[in-house]
Amino acid sequence: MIPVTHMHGKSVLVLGLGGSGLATAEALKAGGANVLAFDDNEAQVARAGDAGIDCADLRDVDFDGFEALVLSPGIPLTHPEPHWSVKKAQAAGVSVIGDVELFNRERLSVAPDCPFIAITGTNGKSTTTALLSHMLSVAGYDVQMGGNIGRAVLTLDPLSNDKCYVVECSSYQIDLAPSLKPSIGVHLNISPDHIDRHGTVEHYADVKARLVLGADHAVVGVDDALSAKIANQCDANDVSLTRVSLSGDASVSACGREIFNGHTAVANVADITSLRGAHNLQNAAIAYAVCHKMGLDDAAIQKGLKSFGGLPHRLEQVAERDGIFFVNDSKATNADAAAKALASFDKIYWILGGLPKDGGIESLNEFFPKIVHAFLIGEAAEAFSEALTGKVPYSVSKTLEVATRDAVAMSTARSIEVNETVAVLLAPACASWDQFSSFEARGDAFKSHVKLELN
Ligand code: UMA
Repeated sequence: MIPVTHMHGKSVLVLGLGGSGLATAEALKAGGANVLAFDDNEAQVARAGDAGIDCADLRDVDFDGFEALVLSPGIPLTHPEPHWSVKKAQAAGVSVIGDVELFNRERLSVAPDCPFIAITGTNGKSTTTALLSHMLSVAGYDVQMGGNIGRAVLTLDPLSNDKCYVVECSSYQIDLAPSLKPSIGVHLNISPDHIDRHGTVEHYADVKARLVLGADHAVVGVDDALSAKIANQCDANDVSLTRVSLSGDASVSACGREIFNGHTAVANVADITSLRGAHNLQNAAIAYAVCHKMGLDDAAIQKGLKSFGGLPHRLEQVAERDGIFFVNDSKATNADAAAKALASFDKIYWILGGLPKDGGIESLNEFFPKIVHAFLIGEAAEAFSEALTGKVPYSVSKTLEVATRDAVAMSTARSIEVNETVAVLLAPACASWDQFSSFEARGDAFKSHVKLELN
């Protein structure tokens, strides 16, 4: 745990006692703050009480005299409208911040020289966070990885200058971190997401931009217009910057499966199964740029890339049988993410469906010629069958178990051409909650069905 000592003796409100909120309350208390916390879920309040945290319904508390309200990232700051607690804090002149802001301030006060790499972007931020952490660990750093990737940042080991903190930041967390100042800020890309929480894609981009604008050095992927604009903002604000591009001239670029520093080929991701696909090439090129800035030589960088095992549920190779890959991309909960998976193979037995999202799968039309057969599951089956009719052969499998059984049987019965990559791919383009508790549970189920069918 990282005790938050810069709040010593101050009174601090904490709202939301989930994974990050309870850790925040404990870290503040350990640092000597007077903490008053609440959660609308009684069980979370009881859990915090057991951990020795004072709790009270913040609706009944006078906010005057409190130093800050620390909000969980899931609680709206601005959209669709500010949460009642935010309005109450603003009326009382109490600042509203999040756990990443506390981490940031504590680092500046306790260990300002330790590397703090903060990573954001719409897609690929968890993979890039895990990849960078792995590469830096392989190079000998004592890496502490946390943030949006799942481990609350204040649960990491105490700050010291001999550690290196690699922190994934969602737009929600950046919004709650007004003085965010990483030593290296990383921005990958932007596509419309979380508009319910940010109003417009432009506001969403402005929030993301703050992570790199505050950094000592910025690494920015410039392959979409909004991200290119963020890079230009870095230039305009004299932020030291590495531009990274897969499609144009940039300090770090990529072509085929090779990464270039200027015009020199410096790393290669061909044959690294955990880094399949164009999106992973961007993640790898960005990771190269960061590690290069950290002073790693090209051999150390290549070693780190090569030994990366990938993240579970993100293009995770579950098995390979006679040239057919069985791939779990359960994290592909929307069409945009599924597109990246579909782009990674030549012939696909595609398992999709679940709880549908706005926009459906119309945007995936360009990949339909690659689909040998689609297997539809969950609530989306009916809507998706309409989108596929006349374009792609499909079955309504209803459950993941049936879909996997049929996809394994169909794929293994056919011969495959040399030089083509064939996959049985779970890339649902849907949330999981109609049939599973989470995308992780859905991915785990797929893995066990595949293993069972192949045995
Ligand atoms: N709550 C209230 N009142 C409200 C709303 C919520 O009391 O009006 C309480 C809930 O009862 C709950 C808590 O607030 O107990 C929820 O907190 P939270 O949703 O912020 O979740 P945490 O468990 O603290 O997890 C957060 C991140 N969650 C979100 O941003 C929604 C996790 O990212 C992150 O891994 C974790 O902190 C550690 O840093 C998850 C996520 O979905 C993975 N992120 C989004 C994404 O990746 O798209 C942004």
